[in-house]
Formats: sequence, structure tokens, C-alpha cells
Amino acid sequence: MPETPTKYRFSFGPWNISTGADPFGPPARKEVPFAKKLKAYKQLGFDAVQFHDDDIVPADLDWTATQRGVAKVKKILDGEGLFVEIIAPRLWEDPRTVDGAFTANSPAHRRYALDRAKRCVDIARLVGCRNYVLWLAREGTYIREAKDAATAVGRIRDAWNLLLEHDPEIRILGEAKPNEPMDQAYLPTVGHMIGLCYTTCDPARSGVLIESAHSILAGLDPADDMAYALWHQKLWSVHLNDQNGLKYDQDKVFGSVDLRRAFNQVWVLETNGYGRNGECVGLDVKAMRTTTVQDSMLHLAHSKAVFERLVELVRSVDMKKVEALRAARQYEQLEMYILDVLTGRG
Ligand code: GLO
Ligand code: MG
Repeated sequence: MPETPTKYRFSFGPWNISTGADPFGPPARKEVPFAKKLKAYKQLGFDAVQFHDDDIVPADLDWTATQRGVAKVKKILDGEGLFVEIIAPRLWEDPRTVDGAFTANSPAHRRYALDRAKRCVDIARLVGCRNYVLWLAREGTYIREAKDAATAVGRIRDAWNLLLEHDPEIRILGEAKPNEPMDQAYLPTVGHMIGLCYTTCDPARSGVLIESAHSILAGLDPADDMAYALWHQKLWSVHLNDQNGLKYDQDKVFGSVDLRRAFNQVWVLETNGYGRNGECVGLDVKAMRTTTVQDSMLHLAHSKAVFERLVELVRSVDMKKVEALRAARQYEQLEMYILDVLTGRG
């Protein structure tokens, strides 16, 4: 456990304040204006923003207009006292990415994806952000025979290398997700992603962002995934949230489904010094469709509050007692001790 307590910094993306639209229904509340979203960060006690390239400026602007647009947003951020924690190219909405981005079968579409991804690196530089996230949304298949999977993995790695070479400062964080929108992704888990990191031209600048729900969807425990990445010194950001079983990606409030699973994630982060090299506690959570526009930021405030309460609980754990129970292999007693902690009797 660190000697001085970690002062956690929190982040989220503007897409986390949404209209409640889902595949079965149109928006259920009004879009909150961008400037109002940015104002909300400090009001909610957050420090940093996570962006997609086109959250900042439309993707099709020429470079001069892009620079102008980025400068405008940077000015608002500076005025609010916010910094950009991560930036990610949104490679899944354009018609040219319908068949994947770096793995599309069309060479012209692969070229588009690479150009757009490189432009996103340049935007990252303009906003002073080193952390470049690749959520490989459509790099997978609807049917297994559509692409050669080995070629696809190679194409992802080649694109990753080109981005690292494009800017010697940035580092790339792969965000693994096993499915949705694809049937199956080529890099479905944190383990796959970290394996790929070591094959890039600069493994020291290749790491991961772990999202709780994505590990759960892969049938894995997010705390163990985090521990694995921490051991490799490759956990550079997180998307904390929760997920009720194996279904569509729910992005529920952190800890709202399984408090003990959330407690274990906080335990692993806290005891391994996450946040002490500037990493942020990122949230990737969605408000329910029934939520009113006035309440459409509560899920962020609540997720942050749950994280902070769990940090307090983790810090209250009597580690000597835990070690003694581990040594005596008294796991029944250890489990009850953890349940005592979680129910306020620790
Ligand atoms: C979707 C992902 C997505 C990414 C975001 C940043 O399932 O979690 O929200 O985190 O686009 O890359
Ligand atoms: Mg995410």
C-alpha cells in the first residue's frame, strides 16, 4: 500500500452525457450543448476530458480549419482548468469504416482509416495529450470467412506502428472489447492487447486502457485484468463502469451491479499505485434512457462517489489480518472479513 495516499484525478468523455438513444428508440432527452458539458466537469469534481477526434472538430475539415477548431476548444479547456487525458480516433461511424478500419478489405478504406488515425495523433499534439486510445470497434467479423484473421492482426499491428512512428511522443493504449458492434473482435481481451504491444516497434509506448464492462463481457474479472496490466506496467487508463451479465454493453454506474467486484478493482488499483504516475480514473458510463435531461449527469457523480467510498473502504482494510488469514489459508474467514468491510462492520 502506498505510504502517502494517492490523490486520484477523474475523467470522462463528453459522449457520457447523452440523449439516451438506443438501437430501439430515438433520443429521449435534449442534447446538452458542448460548452455546457465542458462546464460540468469542474462542477462535478472532474479534472480531465477524454475525447474522440470529432468531439473536438468535425473529421472532414482541412488542416487549417482543424487547427482553428482545436485552438477554440483548447481555449475553453484552459479557461475551465481542464486537461485532455486521452484522445481516440472515432473509426466506426464513417461509411468508409463500415467493414472495419485498419482491417477493411478495401485498400482505399484502409488508407482512409490510417489517414484519419494519423490526423488524430496531430490533434492530440495540438491539445497537449500523449495518450492515444485505440478502441478497435469494427476490427472483427460478422462472419468468420469474411477476412483472414491472421492478416487482420498484422494489419492492426502495422497501423499501430505507423502511428507510433508518426509522433515520437505519443503512447498508444489499446482498449480491448470482445464483441459489439462486431460478433467477435480480433483483439478481444486485455491479454491479446498486451501480447500485441510487445510486437510493436516501441513496446515502451504501447499499453492498455481497461474498461470494466469489456472484461466482464469477455467472461473475465476486471480486477484480475487490471492486475495483469499493472504487473506489465501497461495500465495507463481505465474506463470504470458495471455490467449485468453477458448481454449488450451496458456501461452502468460503477459498482451498481456487483459492489464486491468494484471493490476488488479499487483494491488492485490502490495497492499497485495506479494514479501515482498521473494516470486518471476514467469513467465510461451511460445514464438510463428514463433519466431526465436535468439528471443526465448524476450517473457520473454517482460513479465517482462510489469509487471514492471504495477507496476509503480499501484503505480501512486491516492488511495484517488479511495476510494472517491468507497464510493460514482461512479463506472462509477472509471472505467474511471482506463482507464485514463491505457491510460496514469491518
Ligand atoms: C465502447 C467503448 C467506447 C470507447 C471510446 C473511447 O464500448 O467503451 O466508449 O471507450 O470510444 O475510445
Ligand atoms: Mg470505453
